[in-house]
Amino acid sequence: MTDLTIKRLNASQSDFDAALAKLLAWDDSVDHQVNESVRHILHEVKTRGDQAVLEFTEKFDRLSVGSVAELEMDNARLQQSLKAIPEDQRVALEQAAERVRDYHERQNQKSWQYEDADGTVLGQKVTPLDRAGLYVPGGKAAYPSSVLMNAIPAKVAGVGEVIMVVPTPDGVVNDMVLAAAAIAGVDRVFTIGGAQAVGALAYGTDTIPSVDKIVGPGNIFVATAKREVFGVVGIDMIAGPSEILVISDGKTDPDWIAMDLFSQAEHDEQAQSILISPDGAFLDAVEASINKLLPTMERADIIRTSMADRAALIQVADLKEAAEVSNRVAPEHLELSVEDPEAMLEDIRHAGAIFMGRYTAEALGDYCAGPNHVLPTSGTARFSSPLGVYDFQKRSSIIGFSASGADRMGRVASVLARGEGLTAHARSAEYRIKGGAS
Ligand code: HSO
Ligand code: ZN
Repeated sequence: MTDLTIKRLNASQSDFDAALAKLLAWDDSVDHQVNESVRHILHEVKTRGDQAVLEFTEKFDRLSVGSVAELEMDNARLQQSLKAIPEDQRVALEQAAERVRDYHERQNQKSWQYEDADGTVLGQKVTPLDRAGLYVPGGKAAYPSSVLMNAIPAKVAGVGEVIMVVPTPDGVVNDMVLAAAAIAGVDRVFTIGGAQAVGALAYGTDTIPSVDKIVGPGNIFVATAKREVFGVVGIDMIAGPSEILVISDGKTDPDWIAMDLFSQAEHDEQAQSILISPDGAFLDAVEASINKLLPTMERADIIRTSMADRAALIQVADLKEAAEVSNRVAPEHLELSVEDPEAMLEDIRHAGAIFMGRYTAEALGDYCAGPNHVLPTSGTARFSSPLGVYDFQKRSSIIGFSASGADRMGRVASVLARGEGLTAHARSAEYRIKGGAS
């Protein structure tokens, strides 16, 4: 195998802005055919319900059953999965779940109210969603850890019912995924997938209840279907390929850094891994480690393609400049592999998750640190946040005027309403003003 040469950029080069923009661009175009076929599937599920779900499941997953009820996994089957997986896997899932739960419990929002001097009460009431749908991909892309990361915040938020869908092509069930569902407290599981599962969750069928929000990753059909049903239900983010950006002071073992870059590159061919350092010799050392370690990797092909296309080693003048470049990338995962990560934190403005110091491998965050691994990708960390309890709760405003409050603010409302030419609004407020109104 020929050595892999990783793209080199230098923040001082005159065309750095353009080179960085080119590095970050990726092909997210959805072809027309996918759109058409997803629309067709959604329409069929919406109008023909269970029957359409059965037909598409037979067509795409080669699974033929008499009714959608047969596609539901009962609780006994979920419990059985806990015994079907190796003991160490079950224990690790439980340990991870406990830490994820503990972290997310701290995100729980509280309702609040306050009272004006005149007795007017204002506040915010927090309510969990009644039902959430969790999409879990089938086959190779099925990550039990993602079941924990999506289902636990929903349960912590107090969601009434969490309904999971997971395709089982040819009837092949992933016991570790089911075990994760059992541990996370998922309420119901249907073995369906694709756009038809998204449609069933969004519109409901006789057997599958409609949900209020659909979360979880999926292939292009699932992502397109989620975009399409948005508005009928809520959705989480539409995730792009996984990304890691490491800032190093050049003093961490280059093998560690190479493996951290691999850890995201192995997710898929479009994943992105970037290393930024002021130390040029260190960039060379990491490149050497990459080439030394690559042949030892099970997913070497994926890593090679991903790194050849989308990886980069970026040299900067100092760590300050490293932080500036990182903010422009707004990476999903940012490792601060430096002596004093706390000191750098102040300069970091945009990142999904920040991993502090040489010992904090991003992989731990993927599984068991506690924070969520569903994070904003493709620069969306500029304006969005990790998945959390907040995504499964909503807020209602509380407004309660006392008689004197209605008098005082009624006058203000009346003036504004008349200014807008809305007489009913004005009179509705004026009726409650002391002395009344016409
Ligand atoms: N790094 C992925 C999550 C994951 N990693 C699941 C391993 N399993 C999300 O960015
Ligand atoms: Zn990962």
